[in-house]
Amino acid sequence: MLQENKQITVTSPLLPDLEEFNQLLREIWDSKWITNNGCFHQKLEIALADYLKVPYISLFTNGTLPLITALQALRITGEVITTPYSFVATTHSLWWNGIKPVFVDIDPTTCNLDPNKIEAAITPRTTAIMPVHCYGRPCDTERIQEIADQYGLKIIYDAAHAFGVEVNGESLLKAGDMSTLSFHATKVYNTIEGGALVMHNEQVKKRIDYLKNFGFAGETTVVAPGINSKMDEVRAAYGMLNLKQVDQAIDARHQVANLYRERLCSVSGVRFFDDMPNIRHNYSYFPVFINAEQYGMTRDELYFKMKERGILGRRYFYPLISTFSTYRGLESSSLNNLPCAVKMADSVICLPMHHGLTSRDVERVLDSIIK
Ligand code: T4K
Repeated sequence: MLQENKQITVTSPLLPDLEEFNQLLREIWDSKWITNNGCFHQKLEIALADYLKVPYISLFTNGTLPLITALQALRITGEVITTPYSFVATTHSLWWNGIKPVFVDIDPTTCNLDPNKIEAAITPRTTAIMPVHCYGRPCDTERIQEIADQYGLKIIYDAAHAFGVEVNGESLLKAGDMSTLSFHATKVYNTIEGGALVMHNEQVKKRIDYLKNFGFAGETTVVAPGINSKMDEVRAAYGMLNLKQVDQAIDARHQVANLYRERLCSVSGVRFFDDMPNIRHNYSYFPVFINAEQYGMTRDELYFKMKERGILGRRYFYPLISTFSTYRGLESSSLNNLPCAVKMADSVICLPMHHGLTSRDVERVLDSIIK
């Protein structure tokens, strides 16, 4: 395909060097130990805890099961306050635990749960808050913690987008009671499919490790109705290799973000986020928000125009989770309750953002918006 006709996708996976991966596969083949807390699984947990600057981490087979498992581990029941502006997995994890999601509106400057609106949604059945660090941009963790402390609620952060994000040099993943990560192919750091739970102490890690292995605490003892969400050795080995190059990938993403910002700042009707002070961002997504009146075209018109030119941005997160059939009957799903989320979902396009974009690719993306 001609370079100029090549499709530019919203993301592209960071892949380890194939030769190096083959060497690790050879080791796995020789050992004949391919899953169940193998050598690479153990190594990757240590390496990730170190890289992410967190005390304890437990690997999972994707980013959805840690959400479901964290809710089980903390025995969350009743109602949980959450955001409608996320990937469906966030809310589905509540549903799979028989918990009623209560949607609260977002703050338009961050796209994250608006802390000022949380208290009004708390009822005697509320047991926890499940915020999302959307696009890897940190929630107001201090304010959310204050509210949780005052009302005796737990906090589970869906940090699927927040790999490596730091606030004042500290891992964002330390906030709340637990944080979950996704290592899906489309994420900044991937293990093909994969994920993790980050916790603060050894006892909790032990319990999570039981829960992700059917509840087994030893050969013949089952302490809980656990599930199987263990990461296998092949993906753990792949993850070890990708960890070596993730910083370089984040730097490359940063450069793409800078190029986008340089040109888009003069385009009327296109809003984007700047970096936040004292944050190490991971540039996992580059959302832009289209004001149709000022820009002269609706978000969808632009989205399809870009598509015709081979620029495959994505409307993450449209439609809102609260509009899906399972959730639309909930009282909190009323559009009047979620004006900012509705506005953001109706105006967003995530531009292509990954480590492999060339300056020519970026130019083509920008031309499709500007020209
Ligand atoms: N919480 C949040 C906040 C999340 O965003 C997610 C997942 C989760 C929880 C759950 O984590 P996981 O259980 O998934 O680990 C994608 C991902 O499947 C999903 O992981 C992600 N969020 C969500 C935001 O996006 P799709 O349906 O948009 O992906 P897809 O297949 O259309 O891929 C998008 C583009 O990426 C393609 O056009 C090209 C590129 N791509 C994709 C894949 C899979 C590749 O180049 N190679 C690939 O192998 O959902």
